[in-house]
Amino acid sequence: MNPFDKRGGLDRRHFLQASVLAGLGLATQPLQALAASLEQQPFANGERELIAYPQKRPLMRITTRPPHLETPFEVFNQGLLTPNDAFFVRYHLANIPTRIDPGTYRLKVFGCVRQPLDLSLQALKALGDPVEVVAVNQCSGNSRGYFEPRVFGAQLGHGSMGNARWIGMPLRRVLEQAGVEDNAVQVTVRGLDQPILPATPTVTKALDINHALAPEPLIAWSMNGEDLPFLNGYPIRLIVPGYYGTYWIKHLSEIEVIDHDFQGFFMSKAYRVPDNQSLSVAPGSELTASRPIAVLPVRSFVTSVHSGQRLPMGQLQVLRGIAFDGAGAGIQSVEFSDDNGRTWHATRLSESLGVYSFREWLADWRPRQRGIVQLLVRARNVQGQTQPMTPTWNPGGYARHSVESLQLQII
Ligand SMILES: Nc1nc2c(c(=O)[nH]1)N[C@H]1C(S)=C(S)[C@@H](COP(=O)(O)O)O[C@H]1N2
Ligand SMILES: [Mo]
Repeated sequence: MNPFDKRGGLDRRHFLQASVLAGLGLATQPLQALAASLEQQPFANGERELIAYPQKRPLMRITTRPPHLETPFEVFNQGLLTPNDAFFVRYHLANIPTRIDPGTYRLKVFGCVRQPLDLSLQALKALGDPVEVVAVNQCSGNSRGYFEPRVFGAQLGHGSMGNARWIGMPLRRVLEQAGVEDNAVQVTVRGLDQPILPATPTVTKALDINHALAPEPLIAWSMNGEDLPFLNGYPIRLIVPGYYGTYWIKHLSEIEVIDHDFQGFFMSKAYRVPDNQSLSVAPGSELTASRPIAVLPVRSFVTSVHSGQRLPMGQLQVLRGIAFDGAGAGIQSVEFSDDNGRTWHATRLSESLGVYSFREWLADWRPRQRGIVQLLVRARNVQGQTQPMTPTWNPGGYARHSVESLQLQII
């Protein structure tokens, strides 16, 4: 079954079969095969059905309309680049495009510019030399399900992140082509998806003009050597290395240069974090001073073993995992602890794929006593930033980055 037409759009009939019908529990014969099984997240109400959408292997369904899918965690142990068909999917608005013709696609650039642009994909690609970067796309709400006390919003595990090799045109090259005027303050971006109700705000995000003119943000058309999967923003999306996924606008269609700070919902109301270094407030308290979420703090995970796993005493294990951050200088070191943080042991870092990429770490470990062992992992970046031991918390359920622990049973 090929659910895609030759021009890269989703075939609506197959799209409906794979998503909406499955979501309503009206599975027909082929769909029973798609809804492969269930995954259990280690927090309340954590059962997730695995559902295959077009171009995607079975992923954990958070919502159906719009599609919101998480990557099963074991994928992060299978390689440093997250395969396109396993990459998570997040949308806010249910009216998403289901068919896109790359031949007539246009990217509009307007506002405080000398020359507004109406670029075809071909014209975009011809503006200059494409740039390649490996970068982590992490949702602000990744790991929200672990928040205690619980908070509103999708109860996500650790699977709303992914690492890919992106190729695209620097946003600044496009802005230079348009000629940014002196009064420019911010650049807003939005894509083709639309709200169902007119009163619902569109997903519009803003970057400060200096950031928009920095080398990092790219208008990407290639992900791990292929066209972007439809649900990850085909045919072009913004990628903002080091920044949370909320800025990585999919199906990018409009870039507006503005002479003021943008006040739209997704900047001034949603996606705001405590205005402090830890992005955290006392659990259960309210946000007072806040700012838009931005750079990824340091995070690290063990990927080679999972909570609840049994391991034999005395047998050598090669522990493996990932670490990353968005500060732009890279990961310096990763340590693990098998005694709840009293002592820490160094790990070996594998070759770097770039400062915005997942970094692999490896360590030899021999469990020395029977019973329950808490395995902790902690990373430090080149700027000396590390991960707090106590869980970070804020009312939006954003930016969890404290040390994660795994419970193993040594037998
Ligand atoms: N057009 C559009 N782009 C969007 C969004 C959206 O709702 N619409 N959501 C953003 C959010 S919150 C995240 S986390 C990332 C997720 O990227 P992915 O779906 O490719 O994994 O897309 C971002 N880009
Ligand atoms: Mo997100």
